Amino acid sequence: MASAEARLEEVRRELRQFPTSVRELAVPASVPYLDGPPTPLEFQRDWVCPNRPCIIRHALRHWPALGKWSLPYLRAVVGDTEVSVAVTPDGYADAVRGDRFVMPAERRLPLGKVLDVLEGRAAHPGVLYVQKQCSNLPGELPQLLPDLESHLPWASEALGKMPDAVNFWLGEAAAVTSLHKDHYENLYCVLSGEKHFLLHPPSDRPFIPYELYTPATYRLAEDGSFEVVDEEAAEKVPWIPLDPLAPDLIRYPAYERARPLRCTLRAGEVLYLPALWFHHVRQSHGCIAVNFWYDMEFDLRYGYYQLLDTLSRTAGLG
Ligand SMILES: O=C(O)CCC(=O)C(=O)O
Repeated sequence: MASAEARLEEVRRELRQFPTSVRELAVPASVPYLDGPPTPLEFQRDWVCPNRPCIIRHALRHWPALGKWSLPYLRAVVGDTEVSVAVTPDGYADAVRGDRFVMPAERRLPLGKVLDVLEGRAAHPGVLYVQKQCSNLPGELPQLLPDLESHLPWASEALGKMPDAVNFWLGEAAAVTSLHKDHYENLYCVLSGEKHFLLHPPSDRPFIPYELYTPATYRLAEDGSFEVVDEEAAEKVPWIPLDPLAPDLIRYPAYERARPLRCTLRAGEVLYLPALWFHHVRQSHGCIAVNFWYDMEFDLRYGYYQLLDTLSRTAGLG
């Protein structure tokens, strides 16, 4: 009978093989484009059920926001409105820095001030990103709501629910969202500029390292310097330390076998980013976007992913 170590090694071998098998069976080589919004049936059948991303063109043509939204338009309509802004020294909010998981400093600023910085008319310490992910569009910028739909009807019908959150994103080119995943079916709409997504299917989990970090927050001092302040009595947070744009393959050699999908989302396009897909996001300077988060169904797929996650962790793969 094989020793426990030999059996564990066999589990590791299977886990390392698993992402390739799934890729061959079910992951496209690049993110496919659709020429218009799918019907609810098509969306559910061809994309949500197989947990497969796609980019949908011509789905926002009827939104006044498309064509209208620009930095001068935002200044005219909501320039005086205060919004919550994430501020970081290096553009990375919610990211591993050293041995900490560091969240951004939060500032309440009139959107016009953010626009001044984006347009180079004013300076502000650090990198600014309007990205509060708790329905900041209806919550903080309700004047913009007449410019778009409150949800994507074909998606809501397919998913049998309304979005949990409608988020507004506006930031500098230096603002980057580190690699992570969410339990949301994400419909991400670019209204102006471009977003660059790097994606991994959930099946790549054995190649993607997680470690536990003490949570902390940047504090922005009056003199413009940043300090990292630990959260009080908080539990450690599992997060991905790897930067997929410059992966440290000495430290995380398994990642060499991962095959990210990359895509650029342009104004008027909608990315369907399926639940549990890992994503890393960059943007053009002043890109304006809105996304809809629909809570995922916690079904068999979620159960399988949890099993893969537990196996990868306990087998010491990441
Ligand atoms: O646009 C971004 O910077 C990040 C988007 C994201 O992570 C999300 O929608 O879950």
